[in-house]
Amino acid sequence: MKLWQKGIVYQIYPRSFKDSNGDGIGDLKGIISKLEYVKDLGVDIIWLSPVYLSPNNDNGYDVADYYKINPEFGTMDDMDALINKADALGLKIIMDLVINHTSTEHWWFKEALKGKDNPYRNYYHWRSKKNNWGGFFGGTTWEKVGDEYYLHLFDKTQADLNLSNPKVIQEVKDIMTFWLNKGIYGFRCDVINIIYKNSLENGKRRLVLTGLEHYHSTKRNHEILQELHRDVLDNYPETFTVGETVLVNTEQALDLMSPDRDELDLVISFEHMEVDHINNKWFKVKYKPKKMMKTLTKWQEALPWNCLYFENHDQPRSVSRFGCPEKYRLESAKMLATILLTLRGTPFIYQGQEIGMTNGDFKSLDEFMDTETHNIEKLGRKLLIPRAILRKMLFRTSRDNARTPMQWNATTGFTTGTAWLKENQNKTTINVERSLTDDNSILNFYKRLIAFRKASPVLTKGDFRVVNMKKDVYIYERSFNKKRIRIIANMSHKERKINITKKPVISNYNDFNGKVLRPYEALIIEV
Ligand code: ISL
Ligand code: CA
Repeated sequence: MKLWQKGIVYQIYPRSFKDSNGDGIGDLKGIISKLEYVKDLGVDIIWLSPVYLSPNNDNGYDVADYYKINPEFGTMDDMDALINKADALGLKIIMDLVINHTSTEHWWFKEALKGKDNPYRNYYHWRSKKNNWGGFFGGTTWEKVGDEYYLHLFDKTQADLNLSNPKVIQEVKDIMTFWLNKGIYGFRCDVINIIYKNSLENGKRRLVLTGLEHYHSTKRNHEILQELHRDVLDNYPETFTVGETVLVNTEQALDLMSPDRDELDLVISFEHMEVDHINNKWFKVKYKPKKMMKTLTKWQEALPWNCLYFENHDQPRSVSRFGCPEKYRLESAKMLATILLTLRGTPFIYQGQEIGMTNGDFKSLDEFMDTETHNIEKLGRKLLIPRAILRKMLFRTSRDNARTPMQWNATTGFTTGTAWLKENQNKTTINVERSLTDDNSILNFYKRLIAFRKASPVLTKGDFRVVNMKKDVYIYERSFNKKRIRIIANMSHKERKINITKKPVISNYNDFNGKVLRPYEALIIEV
């Protein structure tokens, strides 16, 4: 087994993790000061969201220089210190590799603006006319400068790179080499299955993302990944690449991670994050655990290895989404943790998830900082969506729900100044300091689960088999070398009858009741 298969990944969103100098923005020194905490969780690999120089229109996913550190976060010396300390603690670091686009502040783009003959012009996609493509953040994908438009699938300050230009591919190789030589373990590759555009023709009209068929999972996209592997990654003894692959289905995922193709080690799929998506009944959303179970099962059965996650910096908090933060926060967060850490694959934990952080308590749309949230707001107004409905939808879905500052203690744990994004008021009760001393906390439950998983060949290596998915109760088994572990998770607040005689090795209730599964009760049983 590879390290990235045995290990647990913890995602740090630097802006919101820990501020060391009181300016309200998380930074590298802050991360360094909390590395022992991360290590103590039982984590092996840190995924660091972008720390590169950036104007922060998309919090670092708009890179202005791949070789420089965002001064708000610190210096290259701080970055070296972080890599060194992580190494001393036995923690690996993977960095975000954002190569679909750069910030329009990147000097390549500034050069490109100088004229059509500039050698950097062809680093981007230019056309004299717009096409009908729709962007990921809503609206058009073309912005005019002079008499030409450039392509941007995301915000207009994120210009898409032209990966049919071999010079751009060479730049990517150089960037990867630079960071691997610094001692990082690999990359989380941003939107990596849409980087190559076959053509810039009009697309078939779709509700969202018109034009997708011209750039999603193209053949050349696969070849580029193989080339990066052959020319860069293969020069290092052990690396790990996990691709964020939007709108990926199981066949495409299998292609991307097939061992004989050497493209990516692991893919981040989205289908289970869509189970509570808006339906056509006017933004009515109902989360049905059944859909979640079915989707998780489908991916468990289809892929040899999954990227297991319920949260990241783009998704609202899982306990607010799939649990019950008001009445059963502890139980439901622990139930989700149980599933996350017992399925087959590599578990990814997003900062704050381990203490059961909830969605932000935003009161007004002005409190949001996220560019996607604001773009959707504008689009919603244009489409004349009633204001109350739009507000409700954005409060529930905004990416800022996951980006509120990490709740280290009841007061100034994240910053001594004013945080860049509104801190959640419930930090007075939901915080790391309190969780550490409370044996019954979500944090201590995560630690127990992680330790248990790591010591269990059945959970790390074993096969997956679904047993039952009736009435919001997910029952599955993992097995290895004739040993079996059964997981029983009640994914709803309703009590369910059951008949179990064997006591669980881990459960989220302190007493054992073999006759009823209580709200969100989860059991791990060695059978
Ligand atoms: O966040 C989303 C839904 O709310 C997605 O549409 C998201 O934009 C998509 O998953 C791509 O995400 C990645 O690339 C974006 C960046 O804004 C995200 O933070 C990043 O994870 C552009 O770089
Ligand atoms: Ca700071």
